Amino acid sequence: QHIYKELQERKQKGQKSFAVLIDPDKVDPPAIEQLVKLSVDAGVDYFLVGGSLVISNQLDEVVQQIKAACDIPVILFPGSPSQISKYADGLLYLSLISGRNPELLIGQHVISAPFVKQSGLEIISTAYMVVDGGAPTTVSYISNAAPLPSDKNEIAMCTAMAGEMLGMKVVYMDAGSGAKRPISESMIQAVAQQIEAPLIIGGGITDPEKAYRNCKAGADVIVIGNAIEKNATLIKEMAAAIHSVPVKA
Ligand code: 1GP
Repeated sequence: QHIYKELQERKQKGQKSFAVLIDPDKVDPPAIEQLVKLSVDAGVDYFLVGGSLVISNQLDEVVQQIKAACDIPVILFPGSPSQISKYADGLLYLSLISGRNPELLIGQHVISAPFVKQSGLEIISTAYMVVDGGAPTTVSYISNAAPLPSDKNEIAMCTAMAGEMLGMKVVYMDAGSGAKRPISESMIQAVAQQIEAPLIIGGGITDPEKAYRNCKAGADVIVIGNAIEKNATLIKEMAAAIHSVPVKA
């Protein structure tokens, strides 16, 4: 039960974090072994495990394999309440506050509450905001909720503020996996200036310079999935860029 505390401490120090997103549908044991090795060598801070669609039934196995191989915390990033594994360390407990689909705001939470509580995982209440990534992404389609317009910084800012005031512990702005257009630095900055909560940014980030600029704009955690699926050796460059952001004096 220490992930949130660490996120807060890192934010206070201005230390940026790198989270590698693993979609359990897209990996096999040798691929996980390679990802873990590259991540340990590069100093990756977190693994997020999940996806909008988890078709295979291997979540437990994937999480167990990662946990057996390293000490990097594993945080679930579930696309649905069934994507829970007690072998992980924590769970981003997402409420899709950019959308107006009551099921993803509260409905599914009610149904899965006893199961989630019983898991014993660290539950990290997350203000989840899907931002338009230029073309429909899986998350924007599956969620059946309009994403936040990518050029409406004020809406993003007000949404994040509302989430924080409702008691959500972290804010996650996501352009969706494989987004054509990642979230703009100006939107990240507008949101970061208004909230105290750690700010997680992901979706469509493919180059280390963009990751670096996002951190400078106020992101605390950068999540990368797709680009690493295509080229796992990018982990090293991404980690170096994110960790090169100067910490506060
Ligand atoms: C998706 O934010 C994550 O939910 C990561 O996106 O796969 O495009 O890196 P990518």
